[in-house]
Amino acid sequence: MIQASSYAGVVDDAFIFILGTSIVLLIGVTLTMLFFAFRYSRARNPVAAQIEGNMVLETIWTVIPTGLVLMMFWYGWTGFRIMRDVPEGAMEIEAIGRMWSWAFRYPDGHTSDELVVPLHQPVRLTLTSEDVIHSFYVPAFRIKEDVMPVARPENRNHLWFQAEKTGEFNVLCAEYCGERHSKMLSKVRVLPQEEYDNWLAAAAVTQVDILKLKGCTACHSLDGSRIVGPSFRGIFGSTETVVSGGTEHQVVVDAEYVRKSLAEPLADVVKGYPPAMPPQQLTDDEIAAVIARLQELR
Ligand SMILES: [Cu+2]
Repeated sequence: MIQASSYAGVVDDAFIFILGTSIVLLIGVTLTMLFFAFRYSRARNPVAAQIEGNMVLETIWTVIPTGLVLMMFWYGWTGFRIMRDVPEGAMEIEAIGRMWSWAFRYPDGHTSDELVVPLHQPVRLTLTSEDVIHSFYVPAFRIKEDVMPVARPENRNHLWFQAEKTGEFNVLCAEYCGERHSKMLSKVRVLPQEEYDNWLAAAAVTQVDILKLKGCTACHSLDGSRIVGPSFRGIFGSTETVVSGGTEHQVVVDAEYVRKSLAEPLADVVKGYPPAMPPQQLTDDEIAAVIARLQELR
C-alpha cells in the first residue's frame, strides 16, 4: 500500500514484524502440535513417562518469546515517539468533524471541505468535533486519531504528519458516528510548495459553497435526490407538511423557517424524514449565506 507520509514506513515495519512473527509462531505451534499428537499418542505410548523438567528447553522458551515481545515493544515505542513529537515550526491546521463531513480551517482563517497541504512540510492538525466522537483517518499517511467534542480547547487531540508524495488521498471517519458514518469522506490533496501557495492565495478569494462547507450536503442533496433529509433543490419557498411534537401542519419554507431549523432542527421536521439533524451553530452572516444559496436552488 502506498506510503505517502514521512513515518508511514515506521508504522509498516511494526505491522510487518508483528504479523510475520505471528505467522511463524502459528505455523510452528500448529506443526509441533500435530507432530506431538501423532508421536506421543496413547496407542504408541500406553504408559506415560514422568518428566521432571528440562532447564534448557524452559530457558529457550522463556528467552525467545521475551525477546520477540520486547522487539515488538521497541518497534511500537519508537514509532509512537515519532508520531507524538511534533517538529518545531509545523504548520497549524484545524480539522473539524461533524455528522457527517469534515472541514479544515487554515491559519489565515479560511475554511475548506478538503485538506490541502504542501509537500515535505510538517503539518500539525488540531482535531475538534462539533457533536459526537469521530476519528480522523488517512490510510496512506498511516494516521488515525479520535476527534472528540471537548469543552476546553487545550484538551483537543492532535496529530502531525509530513506528506512525501503529491496526489490525492482518502480521508475517512474511523469511529462509527451514526447513519451516514460510511459517507463521512474527504480528501487530502498534497501539492508542491509553489502550487500550494497559489492555491492558498486563490482560496482566500474564492468562495466555497457554504452548504458544502458547513456539511449540509452530507444529508441534503443539491440535485433533488433523497439522502437523509429533504433535498435543497426547489425547497425554498415551497409549502411542506411538517411534524411538530407529533402533530402535522403546513409551513412555507422561508428565511424564518430556515433560521429556526438550523437552531432547533427537531422542532418542525418535514414529514417522511427522520428527526436526525443536530443543531447548527452558525453566525448571522453564515445563516444569511445559507438562505441566499437556498434561494438560488429554487
Ligand atoms: Cu464520524
